[in-house]
Amino acid sequence: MALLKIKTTPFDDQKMGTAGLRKRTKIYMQENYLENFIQTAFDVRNEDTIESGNSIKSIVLGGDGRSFCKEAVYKSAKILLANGVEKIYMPKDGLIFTPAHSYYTIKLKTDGGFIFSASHNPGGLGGDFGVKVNSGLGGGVLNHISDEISKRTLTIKEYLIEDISDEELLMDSRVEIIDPISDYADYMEELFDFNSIRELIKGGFNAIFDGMNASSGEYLKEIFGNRLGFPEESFQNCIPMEDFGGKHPEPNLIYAKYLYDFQMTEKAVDFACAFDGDGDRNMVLGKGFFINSSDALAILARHIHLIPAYKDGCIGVARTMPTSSACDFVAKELNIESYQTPTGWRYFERLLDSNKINICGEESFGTSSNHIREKDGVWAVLSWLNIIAKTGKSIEELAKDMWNTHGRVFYSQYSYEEIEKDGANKLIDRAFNFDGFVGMKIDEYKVVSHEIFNYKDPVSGEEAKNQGVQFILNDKDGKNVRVFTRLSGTGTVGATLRMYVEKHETDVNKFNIFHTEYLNEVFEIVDRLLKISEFTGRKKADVYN
Ligand code: VG1
Ligand code: CO
Repeated sequence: MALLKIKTTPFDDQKMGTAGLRKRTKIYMQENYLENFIQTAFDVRNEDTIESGNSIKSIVLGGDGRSFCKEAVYKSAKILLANGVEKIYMPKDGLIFTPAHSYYTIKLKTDGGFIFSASHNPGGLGGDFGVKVNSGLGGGVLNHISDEISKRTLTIKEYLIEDISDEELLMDSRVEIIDPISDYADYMEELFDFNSIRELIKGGFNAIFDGMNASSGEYLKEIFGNRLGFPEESFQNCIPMEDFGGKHPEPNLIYAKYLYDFQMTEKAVDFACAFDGDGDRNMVLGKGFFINSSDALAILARHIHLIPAYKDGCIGVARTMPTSSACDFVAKELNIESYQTPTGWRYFERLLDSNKINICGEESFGTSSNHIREKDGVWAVLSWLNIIAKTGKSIEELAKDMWNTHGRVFYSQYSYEEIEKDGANKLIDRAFNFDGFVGMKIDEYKVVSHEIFNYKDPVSGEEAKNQGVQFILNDKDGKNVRVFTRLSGTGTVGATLRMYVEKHETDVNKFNIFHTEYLNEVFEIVDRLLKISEFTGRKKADVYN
């Protein structure tokens, strides 16, 4: 078998973001672009593993099925084998969703792997491609590793690859073909009470599972259809496509608006849900009812003891700083700790490993638990169904129970996508560094605090500085409005400004107001506070959730 050493030159744009390296698909398809990145990431991770007395021996590979995914899986497998990896676990078609990747890493005790996905970014040849680099713990690598990878991509000179055909690769004794759908479905059956959900269905409960034409479709049909018994008409957009059928597979009020709109009609089902490109995010909707993922996280933490695998309940919860404080109220109620981390799932990993928490989530429709080290859309939906089956309550009733107990945290995340980098940088620079915010008055709102979010991992001690900036404003009734802002680390063109605002309301008569209507005045105040229109040239955000 020929082992080739290929000379290459570095690319200067391989800096990793929130979840791996994301670029336009066509950029990734350039000669040596993927190869450089895989070789560098392997080198850095291998050296780190050697330092701890080992070396990388086994790897899980797969991705969300978007254009270039299968090619990237096969090519990377050949590079990794050439570098001495002894075992590669991969599906034949290269298709695996992110939660299953994490599951295999943990279950098979592998040394981690690569996930070929740009997650919620559109796919196809005109869309985006991405590579997430995961460690043997089952989630994204820590900052010092991704920083080192980014740095070393600037000096790479050659990579190794085995000169074998795809057919030879599949026959190679070092390659083991896996069947993620059935293995993952088995795992879900271990965690949840499937029988109680079957009973729910028998009682006439109906649902829609929307795969957004991405990687989760076949898992949805197997788990919710074949194993649980939801009828065929419950599944839509469940055939994985390379370009997601033109969809932007980001389940939220904009890109899955058609599902929201449907749930507001007479035909609405009891429960509707949609998933992102790599199946780790989920949006759930009740009949005529939307719930944001901050509230979803809080409700799951509140009722998780009803699920067999979590019968001792929530031991601790974590949310990212941009996520609303709804789960903090639940943590107080349960007498447990609520942690706040920077954006990116990897910050939850050490908290999960050390049993400080077992439930965590982000505002971007991602929730999960200690069963793996990634967010998990299918897990979240099974949790909802299990809780609905046990309590006999709808999503809306569960949400209202919580609001009636703790008040409602009105929350919105909105984004200005693909804006000019220059304006975005100026805005962020001012938001971080201008020292005249505190005391500033905008109409009847007054800024009472302005703080940069620096994080120190309570377990590893690793620090992450400048993860965003937070403002607290006092309104005319003396109520606090929390504003958080940062730049996205997953976009591929220009800059994307993320805004997060919340306000705690205890007046039950206001609970039914639609959140963006309730916060409308706040949006305007925040625009003036941060001079958003001025710096970005935009009057309105592209995405409101
Ligand atoms: C976004 C979300 C963040 C999420 C990340 C990866 O990051 O805001 O919550 O962890 O995407 O999700 P950013 O830096 O663009 O705000 V996934 O499902 O795209 O891997
Ligand atoms: Co995702």
